Amino acid sequence: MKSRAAVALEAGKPLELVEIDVEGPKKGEVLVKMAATSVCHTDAYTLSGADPEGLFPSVLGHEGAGVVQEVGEGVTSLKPGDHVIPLYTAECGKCKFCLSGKTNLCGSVRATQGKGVMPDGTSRFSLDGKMLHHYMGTSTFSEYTVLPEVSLAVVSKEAPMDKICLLGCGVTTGIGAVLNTAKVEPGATVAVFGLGAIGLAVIQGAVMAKAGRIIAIDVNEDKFELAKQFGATDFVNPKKYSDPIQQVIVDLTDGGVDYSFECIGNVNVMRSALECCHKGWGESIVIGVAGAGEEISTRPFQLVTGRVWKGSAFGGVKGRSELPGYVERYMNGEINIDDFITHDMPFEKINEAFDLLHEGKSIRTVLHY
Ligand code: NAD
Ligand code: AHE
Ligand code: ZN
Repeated sequence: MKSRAAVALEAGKPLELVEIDVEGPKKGEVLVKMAATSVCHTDAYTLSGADPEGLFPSVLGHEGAGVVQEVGEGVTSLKPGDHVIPLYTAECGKCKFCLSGKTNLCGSVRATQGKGVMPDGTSRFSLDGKMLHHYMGTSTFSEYTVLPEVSLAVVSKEAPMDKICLLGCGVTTGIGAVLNTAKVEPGATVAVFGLGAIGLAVIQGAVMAKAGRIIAIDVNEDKFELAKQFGATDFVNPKKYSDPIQQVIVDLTDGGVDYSFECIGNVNVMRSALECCHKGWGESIVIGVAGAGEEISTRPFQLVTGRVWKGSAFGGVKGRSELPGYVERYMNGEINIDDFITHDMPFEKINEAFDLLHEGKSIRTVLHY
């Protein structure tokens, strides 16, 4: 079938709005008609060419919601008409990872996902007869997309898809990093580096966890207003200080924070986020994604003296079993999604959504198909 799509033909170039060919679902696969998608910084990162797993030409996009159109042979857990959120972190429930009880990472489709193909090693997308790669197992920048069954969470039909699409990455990642990865406790002091959708969702999670003090840090002070609305208590622009930002935070907090979150993808800030943690117990969670070849460093003494460095993927959330609950919590007012959506546009304006993100003018732009 034909499908409207925004194709990443090469790194560093705007997406091309074209009509691509989409093959129907094969064994264990599902065809989904996307209703809405948004743009996460990770899409921009991959399009920039900085992603070691980035492949071109490809159909990017991983934050979306849609409706199942057709299921392939052997698919039993979904049916046409089901409302779904694509998952870049699958959940098969059977692999070593899923059975470990220790992680939300799933091994079932991750290897082929990283190679831009379906689990059978082939692509369902082409343009003028030339194969296009899938992306993160989701490719939400095509109106019709094909995913493995294990990469879809079935959610309530009552929920507005142009809102819950944000649960496909940004909102879930930030909240989950606080509640699942860090397990922030009531009264804790938290520092959040980077106030895009991920950082704001961390602030929302910290409020849910009843953190005592939430320090919001960004070089773009325009982000402070929304951070305050989400519940941040202190606001710091590192550019305004001559001391390293970790020293500024340590001085502000009588020795350092209990938890810090890096929500930028900057390895220097990752170091600062670790080193602003309190001696003996402070934990720093890396959420930001750094470019190919980048590495983190610190003095091992920082760890010897009790600081902990951790990472978080999709907030430690198991998508198929837990995302329906996140949707319910949005529907009953426990999770705020609406305030992340600073812009709404037709899908065809997707390159404007990338521009707004790069310019620091948007949190999330929702694109409607
Ligand atoms: P965003 O671009 O909307 O937000 C980043 C924020 O960081 C901006 O407000 C920017 O002004 C701020 N910033 C940039 N440099 C800074 C600095 N030196 N000091 C302080 N603030 C600075 O991005 P986003 O969509 O919120 O994504 C944030 C990061 O999280 C990206 O790296 C993205 O790839 C990553 N991410 C990771 C996961 C995961 O599961 N681990 C999920 C989603 C996104
Ligand atoms: N491909 C990159 C890493 C990208 C990455 O870290 N992705 C995050 C999700 S970002 C969503 O916006 C993640 O969860 N990773 C876990 C996984 O299995 O991909 C690289 O460096 O190779
Ligand atoms: Zn994302």
